[in-house]
Amino acid sequence: MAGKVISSGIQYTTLPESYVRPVNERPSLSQVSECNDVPVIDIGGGDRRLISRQIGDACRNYGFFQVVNHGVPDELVTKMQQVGREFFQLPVEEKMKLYSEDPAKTIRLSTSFNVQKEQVHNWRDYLRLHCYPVDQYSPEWPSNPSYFRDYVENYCIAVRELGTTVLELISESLGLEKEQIKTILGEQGQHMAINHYPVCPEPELTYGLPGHTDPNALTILLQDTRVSGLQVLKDGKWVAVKPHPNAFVINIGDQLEAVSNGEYKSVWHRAVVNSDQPRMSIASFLCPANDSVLSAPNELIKDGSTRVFKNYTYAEYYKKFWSRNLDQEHCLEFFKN
Ligand SMILES: O=C(O)CCC(=O)C(=O)O
Repeated sequence: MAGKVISSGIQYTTLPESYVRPVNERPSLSQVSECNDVPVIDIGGGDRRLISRQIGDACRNYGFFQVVNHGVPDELVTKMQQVGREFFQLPVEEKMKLYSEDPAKTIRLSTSFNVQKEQVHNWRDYLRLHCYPVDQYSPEWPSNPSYFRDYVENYCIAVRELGTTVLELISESLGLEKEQIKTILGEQGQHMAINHYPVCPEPELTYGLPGHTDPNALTILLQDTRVSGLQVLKDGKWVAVKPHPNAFVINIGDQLEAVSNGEYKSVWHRAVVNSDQPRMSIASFLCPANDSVLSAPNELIKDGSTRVFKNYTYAEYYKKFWSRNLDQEHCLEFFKN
């Protein structure tokens, strides 16, 4: 059982066969350049119209951006990173008490992406938690380290506020009312993935996570400031996103692409691994209510344009997403008109 995760204490000197990608699917790390102009947007005050314009430009041209002055206190971020690292340093027997391959579970330690569906595995272990309402879910979170629940609760509450602010700014950037997108998304769920990428013996042959878009509405990603690994697809090329101190990376997910009638694209991104140091990233996902209907508002169906996507519920989308492997056709394709 312990051999299911890669953070089991085993020191690998070669990459196990089941992680090796075919030659034409490898990350070609030497060909990836650093993206020096990732938008960094100060959302901590100032001219709101200017901020929402900057966000709109970033959503149209990149599908992702970084925010600073975001209102999540440094202390909460530091504690979240500390407790995430400490969790993955626990003895493997302790961690394995939480192991599951069932995506429907509201708390689980797992590995790779979707082990039951995929053919080649990814060099990642992750702890996935449902986080909203926090009082409902935190009693099932790990109690080791002892302060896990306390630190993670406070972080989740602060990150949710940040996500709400960003969604309001995105709504305004599309020329909609501040609340309009939030209303379509309904009472949003919140999930978290604490991603742990152990040192990898042959990083050229595999991924931490292969290229994918996120199935939810908005992702708020806390990068490891010490180790890079996030890459995004920009103008058809993979570029590396250098971690920016005190920033969160915001990714547009599939549901914002649908609700914006395709005006904002959900961003393709991937995580690569390295042979020097382990890496951790912490992704918070804002997910539409299960029964919300992801339909673009009439204001966005401009003269002559048509509805790009069918009306569907988030529950339908999420089921489809997890029934597949990340390498297959983009899940939004199944919901196009
Ligand atoms: O580790 C990263 O930087 C990316 C993580 C990610 O894409 C995810 O958790 O969906």
